[in-house]
Amino acid sequence: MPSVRFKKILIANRGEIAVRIICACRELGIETVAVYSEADRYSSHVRFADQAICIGPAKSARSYLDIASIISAAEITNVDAIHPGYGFLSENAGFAEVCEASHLHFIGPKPAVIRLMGVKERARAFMREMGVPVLPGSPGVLSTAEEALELAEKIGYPVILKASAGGGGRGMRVVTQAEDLPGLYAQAQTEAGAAFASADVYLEKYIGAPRHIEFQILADEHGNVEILGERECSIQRRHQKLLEESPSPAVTDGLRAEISGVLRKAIAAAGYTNAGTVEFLMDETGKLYFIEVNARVQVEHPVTEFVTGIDIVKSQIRIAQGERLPDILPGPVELRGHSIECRINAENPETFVPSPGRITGFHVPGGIGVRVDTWVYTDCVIPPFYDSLVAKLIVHGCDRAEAIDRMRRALGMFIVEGIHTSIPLQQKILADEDFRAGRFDTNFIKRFMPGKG
Ligand code: MV4
Repeated sequence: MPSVRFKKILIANRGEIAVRIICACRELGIETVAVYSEADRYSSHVRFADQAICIGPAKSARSYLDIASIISAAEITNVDAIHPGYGFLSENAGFAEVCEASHLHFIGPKPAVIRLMGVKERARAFMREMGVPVLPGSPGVLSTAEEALELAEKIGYPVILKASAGGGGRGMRVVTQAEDLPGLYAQAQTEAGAAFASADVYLEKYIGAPRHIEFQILADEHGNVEILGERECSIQRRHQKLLEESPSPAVTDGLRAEISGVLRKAIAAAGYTNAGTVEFLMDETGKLYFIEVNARVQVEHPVTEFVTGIDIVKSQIRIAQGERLPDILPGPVELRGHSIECRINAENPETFVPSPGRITGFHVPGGIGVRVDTWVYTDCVIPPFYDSLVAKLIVHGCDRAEAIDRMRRALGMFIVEGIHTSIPLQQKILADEDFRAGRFDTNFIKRFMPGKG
């Protein structure tokens, strides 16, 4: 039995994820409140929600990131909970605290846990103590360049300096030799201090050609934890993922079981609740090393939904209502078949320059094993202020080969007119011999398009 039942939820987001959360609420019989900026007045999430409130001008800082406006909208509409989606305020511990102080359920982990995971070297130290494999590195934040030099000498070059408050690739410096270290250390500190609230920097052994693999977690408020397999996210450019799949072609059943076992204990010990992702890098020998935790639902969650049959967004809401995982899940977690997602972005497929504007023609593919999550429609206008995600095309097949064939035919039936999209690039990736053989790492796009990676 849930300890509370939400009657109404406010969605503090826009685009396809706002629509995705509305879908989950509809199926659960929960009313929805959309918030929108002046640029999103005609957006689908505004149309499909039961109520909608304008929270400010186009600029995110004055709308989707404006905590006071969002809390006001929640109070005016008398909602029980707020779903933050991904990006924007989703990993802002301060926002989660304000929600709690305003007697609103924040659909995500507790503020203290969001904060722990946001301090990257603390999350790393915690995972290491729990027996999760991490790369050799500094035990915590570096105090001096001398300390960094001594450690790097011990670990061996190359090493990487990372901002404690960073993540997603910002504030990192690769050091290949001792003489470059003092300068790069100063640069990393300056950049971290300017971009984030903290100038703290830590150090790790650098892996030059890793695969990026992440494990999906669900955890309830009663100590139950489930691991929903992994996603392969190596096909990316400048930290923007283009294509994701589950399972990873590089993860064996044995490795998955081993990592799932240690993660289950670590996540329970951390008091982590709701949905989350644990990111790993895989080295050339096939070993996985923890790098960070993403305390939110992710863009690529549908590939996990396809292979597990579990609705991750509905699970998030039910967990926040105090329900127990054994009551939410249909049975033991099993992975079936193979799923691939392509992020259809409004951008030039060769230059990656954003391509906002009016969509003059729009047709989505369907048929067996095909899912489209989108917020656009014919004659809608993609505003230039936010990310360029137009739609996600997700397919499921009985194995990887069928999923690839299905994705190629579905991409061929996806029509978006009036703007440029990433579809031609994704068709090239799916035709590539190395991709089809599962032979790739995070440098794939670079090798694929020399000079543009
Ligand atoms: C690394 C790495 C190599 N060695 N850490 C980039 C995003 C952030 N989450 C971590 N990142 C990296 N950390 C060590 N010790 C290489 C990257 C990296 C990367 C990671 C995942 C996906 C794409 C990437 C692209 C460039 C660098």
